[in-house]
Amino acid sequence: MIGSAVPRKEDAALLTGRGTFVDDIQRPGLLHMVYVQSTEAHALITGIDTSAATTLPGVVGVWTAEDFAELPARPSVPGLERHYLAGDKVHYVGEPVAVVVAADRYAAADAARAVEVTYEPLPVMATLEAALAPDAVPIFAPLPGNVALEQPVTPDGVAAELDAAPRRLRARLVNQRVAGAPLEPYGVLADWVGNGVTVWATVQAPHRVRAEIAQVFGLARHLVRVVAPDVGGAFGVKSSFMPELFLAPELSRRLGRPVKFVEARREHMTHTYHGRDQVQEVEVGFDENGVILALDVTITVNIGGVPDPVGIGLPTLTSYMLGGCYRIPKIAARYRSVLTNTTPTASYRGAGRPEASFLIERVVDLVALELGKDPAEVRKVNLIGPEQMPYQTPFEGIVYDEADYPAALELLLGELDYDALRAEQERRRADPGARLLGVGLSTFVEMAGFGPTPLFEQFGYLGGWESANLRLQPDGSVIVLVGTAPHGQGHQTAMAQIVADELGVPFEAVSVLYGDTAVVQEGIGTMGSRGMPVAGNAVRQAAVEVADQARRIAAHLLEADPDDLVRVGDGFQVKGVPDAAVPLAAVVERSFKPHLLPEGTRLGLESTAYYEPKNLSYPSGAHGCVVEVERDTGRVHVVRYVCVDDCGTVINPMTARGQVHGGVAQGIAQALYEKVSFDAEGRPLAASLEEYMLPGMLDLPRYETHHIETRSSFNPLGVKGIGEAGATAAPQAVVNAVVDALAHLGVRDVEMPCTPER
Ligand code: MCN
Ligand code: MO
Repeated sequence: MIGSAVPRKEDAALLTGRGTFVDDIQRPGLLHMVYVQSTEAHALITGIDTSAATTLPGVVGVWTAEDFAELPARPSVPGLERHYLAGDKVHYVGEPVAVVVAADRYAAADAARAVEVTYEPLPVMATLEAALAPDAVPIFAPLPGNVALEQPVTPDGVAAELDAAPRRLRARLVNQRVAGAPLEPYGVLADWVGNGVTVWATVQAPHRVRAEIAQVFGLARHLVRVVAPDVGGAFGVKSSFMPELFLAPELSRRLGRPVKFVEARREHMTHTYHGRDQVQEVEVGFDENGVILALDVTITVNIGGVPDPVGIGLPTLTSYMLGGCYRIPKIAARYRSVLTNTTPTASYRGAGRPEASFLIERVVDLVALELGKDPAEVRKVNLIGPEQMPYQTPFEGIVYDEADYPAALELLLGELDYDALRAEQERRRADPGARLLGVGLSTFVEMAGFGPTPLFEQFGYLGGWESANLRLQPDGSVIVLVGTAPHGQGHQTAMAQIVADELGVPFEAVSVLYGDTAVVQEGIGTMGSRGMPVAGNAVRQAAVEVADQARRIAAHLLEADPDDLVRVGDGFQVKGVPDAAVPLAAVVERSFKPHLLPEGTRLGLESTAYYEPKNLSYPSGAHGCVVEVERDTGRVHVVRYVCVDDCGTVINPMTARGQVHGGVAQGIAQALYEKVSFDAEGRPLAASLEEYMLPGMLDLPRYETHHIETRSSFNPLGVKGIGEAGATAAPQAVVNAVVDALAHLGVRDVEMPCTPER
C-alpha cells in the first residue's frame, strides 16, 4: 500500500458536511465568550467601564486582567511573565483587554463593544526601525532596547573568508509578515465538571495543551481532557498557546457552565499569531565561476508586541538552513528578536526555514546577475552532490540525508524546456508589444521531521518523539492510536497504508484515531512536518512489534521455528513449504485463547511504540516558475509552475502532491499577494479578507508536479516530511522569475509581495 494513491479515508465525512469542528460542538447550558480587544497599539489603560455592558440582555459578566490575578503566570522570555489579558498596558491592536461571557455570541459581541476602555497613548513603534531607534520607548521595562533575544548562532565570523574572496556582494532581503489564515479560525470550548475539565480546541498538539492546562490549574493530567476534533487547517498558527486555552476553563470553573470561544475572522487576523517578518542583511563572498565561498547573515525578526517563546527563537532554524543545497564552507549567522507594537509572530508553515531558503536562493540569483551568468549554471557549480550524502553542514547536528540535488535540477530544467524559455525571453524583450517573460529557479532543501530532542530543547514542545498504539481486534481489524493531531494532512490514510504493509492486513481493515488525550497515549503533535518521519515510524514500529507477536503464535500453530516463517499474502508460511501456512485471522483468533498460547506469549496482539529519530530529515527538490509581466501595468501572471520534490519514500503520491500544491499556493501568495501591514500608529491595514489578499483558485496556476524518490537512511521508512516543502520552495521561485523578467532593465530585487505598484 505504501506508494499507492489511495483516496483519503477522511474525505467521506468532510466532503458531506459531517466533520465535527469546535464550533459544531454543543453542550447543555453553553455560554459564549468574546474578547474586548485593544484599539490602541501602545497605551496605558486608564480605565475600563463595564457598567453599560453588564446590563445588556443575556450578559453573564465581564472580566479584566485583575480578575485572573490568581492564575499562575506562564513562562515567557527571561525576565518577563506571560499574562492572559492586558493589565496596565496594551502592546498591540487586537490584544485582549477584557473578556465578556453571554448566553449567545451576538449578545457577547454587542456587550464587548459596550465596554469602554480609556487609554493614555504611548509612542507607537509599529516597525523594526521605530522599535530599534535610540529614542524608542521600551515596550516592556525589563527589555530596554526592545530586543527580546540577541544571539550569535555560529561562534565565529567569516570576515577573513570574505576578505579572501575574489568577489563579494551585499543584499538586504525582506521576508514580509503573512497570516496563516486557516479556514477555521481559533476556537476553544471548555467544560469544567467536578474536579476536572474537558477542553475541545482547534490545536495541533493536544497533549502539550493538556500539560499546560494541568500545570496552570494545578491538576493531575488525567483530570484534564483535551480534544482536538476536526481542525480546519492550522499551518503552524495553532501550535502556540493562546490565552483562551486557559480563560475558557477558568470561566467555566467559576460559572459552572461550559464556555465556548470562536474567533471571528477580524479577531483572528489581529489576535492569532502571524508568521515570517524577517529582515536579512547578507554578505556573500564568491569567485569568478560563481562558487560561493562564505556567507554572513544578520537576521532581525519582528516578534510583535508580546514575545512568544517559539517566535523569538525561529531564526535559529533559519540559520541552520542558510547553506541551502550548496557546499558553502563557511557561514556566520546571528540574530535579534525585536518587539514592536504589532500582533505577535510565531510559527507559520515552514517556521523559520522558508526564510532561509528564500535568502540563499535570492543570493544565488544575485551572484549570477553580478557575474552575468545563468542562474542554473551558478547553481550547478555549488550544489552538493549525491556522493557527498549524508552531508555535514557547517552547523552542528544539521546533517542532510540522502538526496540527489543535481538530478532534481536537471529534471526541472528538462520539464521547463529551459533553453527554449531563454530564447523566448530574448524574443519578447525585443518585441515592445509582448509581455516580458521571466524564469525563476529554486533548488531548495528543507528541515522536516522535528525529532531529536537535543536540537529542539530551545523550543520546548515542537520536537521530540512520537507515539503509536496498535491493536488487532479479534475480527482481524486494526485500531491505531497516534500521538499526532493532523489537521488536513491525511494521517488516517497514510498511517493505515503503513500498517497495511507492515502487518499484511487490508488497508480497509485499519482505522486511525488521534486528537483525544483521554483515548490516545501520551503524544506530542503535528508540526515541523513530523507526521511521517516521526509518527509514521512510531506506527511502523508498533506494527512490526505486533507482527512479531503474531509470527510467534503462527510458528506455534505450524509447529515451526519463528525464524523459519515467511510472510505470504494474508498470513505466514514455513519457508519453502506452501502447504504449511496459516492465515492471519487464525493467528488473531488464537491470540485471544490463553490456554492455547505458547509459553511466553502475551494474550492479545497489541503494542505501544515510542519513536524518536536520531536525525532530522531533509526534503528537497527544484521548483521553477515562469511569469509574464505586463509592461505598462507591472502586473505579474504566473503562467507555469513546475515542481520536482524528493520526500524520500512516498507514502501516498496523491496526498503528498496535495501537500505540495497547498504549500506552493501559500508560497506564490507570499511572493505576489499577501502582506499583513500596519500604519504608523500600529493600526492593522489588512485585518479582514477584504483587505488581506488570500489568493483564490483563479490567482493560481495549474501545478506540474514530479517526484524523485531518494530513501532517507535516517529512519526505517526512509521518509522525509513534505508538509512544508511547497511553502519553503515557492516564494523565491516566483520572485526570482519576476526579477529575471526585469533584469535587463537593471532591476536587482523586487520586495514581496511583488505587486504591480512595486
Ligand atoms: N506524505 C507522504 N509521503 C511522505 C511524506 C508525507 O505521502 N514521505 C503525505 C502523507 O499523506 C502525510 C502528509 O503528506 O499525511 C503530511 O506529512 P508530513 O510531511 O510528515 O507532515 P505532517 O503530517 O507533520 O504535517 C504538518 C505539516 C505542517 S508543519 C504544516 S504547517 C502544514 C502541513 O503539514 N499545515 C497544513 N500541511 C497542511 N495541510 C493542510 N491541509 N492544512 C494545514 O494546516
Ligand atoms: Mo508547521
